[in-house]
Amino acid sequence: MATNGNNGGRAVGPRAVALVGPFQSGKTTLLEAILARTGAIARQGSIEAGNTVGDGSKEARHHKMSVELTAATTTFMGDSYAFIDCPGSVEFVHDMRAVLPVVDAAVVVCEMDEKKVPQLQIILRELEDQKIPRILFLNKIDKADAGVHDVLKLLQPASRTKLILRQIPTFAGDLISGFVDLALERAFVYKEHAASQLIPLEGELADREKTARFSMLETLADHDDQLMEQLLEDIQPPRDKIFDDLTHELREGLVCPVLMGTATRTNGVLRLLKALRHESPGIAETAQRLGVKGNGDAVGYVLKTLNTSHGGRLSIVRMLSGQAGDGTTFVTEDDEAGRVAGVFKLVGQNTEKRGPATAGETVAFAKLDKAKTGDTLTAGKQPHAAVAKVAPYAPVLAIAITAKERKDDVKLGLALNKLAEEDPSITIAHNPETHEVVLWGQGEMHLRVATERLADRYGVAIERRQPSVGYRETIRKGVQQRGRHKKQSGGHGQYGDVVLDIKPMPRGSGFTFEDQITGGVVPRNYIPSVEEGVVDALKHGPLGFPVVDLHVALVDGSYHTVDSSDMAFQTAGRIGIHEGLPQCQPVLLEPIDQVEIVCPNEATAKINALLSGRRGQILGFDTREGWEGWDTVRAMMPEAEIGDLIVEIRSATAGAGTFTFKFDHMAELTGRTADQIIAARRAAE
Ligand SMILES: Nc1nc2c(ncn2[C@@H]2O[C@H](COP(=O)(O)OP(=O)(O)OP(=O)(O)O)[C@@H](O)[C@H]2O)c(=O)[nH]1
Ligand SMILES: [Mg+2]
Repeated sequence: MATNGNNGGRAVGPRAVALVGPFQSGKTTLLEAILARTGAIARQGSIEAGNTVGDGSKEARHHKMSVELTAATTTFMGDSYAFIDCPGSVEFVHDMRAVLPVVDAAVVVCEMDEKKVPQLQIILRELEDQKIPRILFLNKIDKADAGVHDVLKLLQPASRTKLILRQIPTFAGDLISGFVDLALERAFVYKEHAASQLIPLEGELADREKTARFSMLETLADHDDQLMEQLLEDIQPPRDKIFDDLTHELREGLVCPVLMGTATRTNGVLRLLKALRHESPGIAETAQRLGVKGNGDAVGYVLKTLNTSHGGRLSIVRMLSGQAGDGTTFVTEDDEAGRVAGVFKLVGQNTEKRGPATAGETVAFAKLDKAKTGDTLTAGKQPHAAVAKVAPYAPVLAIAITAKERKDDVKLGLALNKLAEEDPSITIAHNPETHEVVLWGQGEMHLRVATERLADRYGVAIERRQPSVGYRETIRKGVQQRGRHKKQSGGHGQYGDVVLDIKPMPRGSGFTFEDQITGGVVPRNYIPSVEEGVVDALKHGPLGFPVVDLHVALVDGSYHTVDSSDMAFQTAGRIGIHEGLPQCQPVLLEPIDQVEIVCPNEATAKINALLSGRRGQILGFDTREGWEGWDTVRAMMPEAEIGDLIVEIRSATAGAGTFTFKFDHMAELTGRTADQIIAARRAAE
């Protein structure tokens, strides 16, 4: 049996547990309930009152949703626990994904809501893939009705491992009044903000209990032949055996137990805590899963980096082995991380100075100036291999930003770097052509919160715009054009004269220049200058965009022994292009990307319509490999139409769908859309 040793089967040492689950399912409220139940806080706050430990930042309070993780430690029955409350919104999912590898278990908070099942499925897959033991907590059962009896039917499709119902609800009229614990075979009625009260298990309830218990045991017996035999022979298995199986099968990821409750009333919280206490693995198992070599060195993992408003850096770290405290110098896999100056216990934004941290504990270290979210830290010189590398999802939405005031430009650059260090799912790109700073993120709210932080925390007010689309232009026919530059204004004159043969080239060939001068009509040494002038003129074609896919040959020209110069020939080359291109039937080119959308299949028709409505060309759709109930749709889409595509995809899929894209080719664009783009460009100049 995989129960670890000598603590009555319980794991040893401080635990770390992630609270995860679909958007708005009640994770932050559950954290609050846990902290109140375990005495870490005096009174349970609420999201509505804006006084919860979680979501303590201005941005989270303002939006009434989690926009980053909250870590809080507490003690339950003598053991220390760190709970990491993760945002449910897919836009902030990196905060969850980067944490999961190093927690002992996850509590997946969910609801009886069909619409949220795909999101639940996404989260469970992440946990399944990372082999994190998980318990479902069916929250908000104060709002549930008799449909709750079908909870497994509703939720099972979201999980690849068998769900195992650990409790069944009891009713008073239409409302849920309590529950029966199927392992203990005891019935309880809920009390608001107090421990549930034991009641006799009898009558119709006892019958329901028997049936539900049997199906729980059957599921357990899938992985336990002895239990299977006992069930077949109608032998009552000993309670200890059942608990051992529950523990073992949870830790091995063979089953996913389902508990229930109402976070706002602290109902079901004690049962959840007890399940974690007895059944979840601890730091020894987690360190083993991560391949941490316990050779005495302190090893930790950075769950999150925070740059506080007064400039200091806090790294939330779970210690995986050894001990670290004030003065400990850490290295990461490829750099120094810094020297710890302050160890803090965290209860949300509330920090309290404390002593060194040991294996299993989750604390905040101050002043690890180079540590980033996701780093593995080692005390000493020999870095431990990275225990986890969680690559953020590619960004899906961008805005172009500028500091409102010119003088804040440098400050903006620094602040953006800090934002990206805290949250690797943000990326910053500089567009050298348009001089735009483009902020890429995971969705509208993600970018909005990023800009709010720039203002609130770093004091940089910004302006935001749609980023420019990388339009180009090309030509449809060729021309031969003379470019002549002649000036005789006193003193030294200027003279350059060239004849350019301009020809369209196939799509994607870019630009080529050819020297066809014979007989030295343009001296050798001026030819590179002609090319420079041509290249410069091509940056801005007759429609206002860079010109591509053409060949320019220098075929003829003349020079003046005194007045010719590099400058003069550059200018001549430029003039040749400026005068030649308008005669070549210039045409706009727009970038076309290949996009791949994944969505629950009930939304596939909507997605197809959405793509067609945005000038998309659907290439085909298929079932999503390995994802039951999902489709993959592939299409070619103009980059201009991709802009806020993610917003529409999410709204068509209750937040579950997403997409990836990559540049494919440039395509000619004519007609009204092209005219509008060209007119807008002229107006902007
Ligand atoms: N009726 C009822 N409402 C609840 C319960 N738990 C949470 N809520 C409400 O659900 C809403 C969302 O609660 P949160 O705790 O912020 O949910 P969350 O999962 O942390 O949300 P995100 O982090 O933004 O995904 C709030 O209005 C809560 O008051 C519950 O057990 N019953
Ligand atoms: Mg929350």
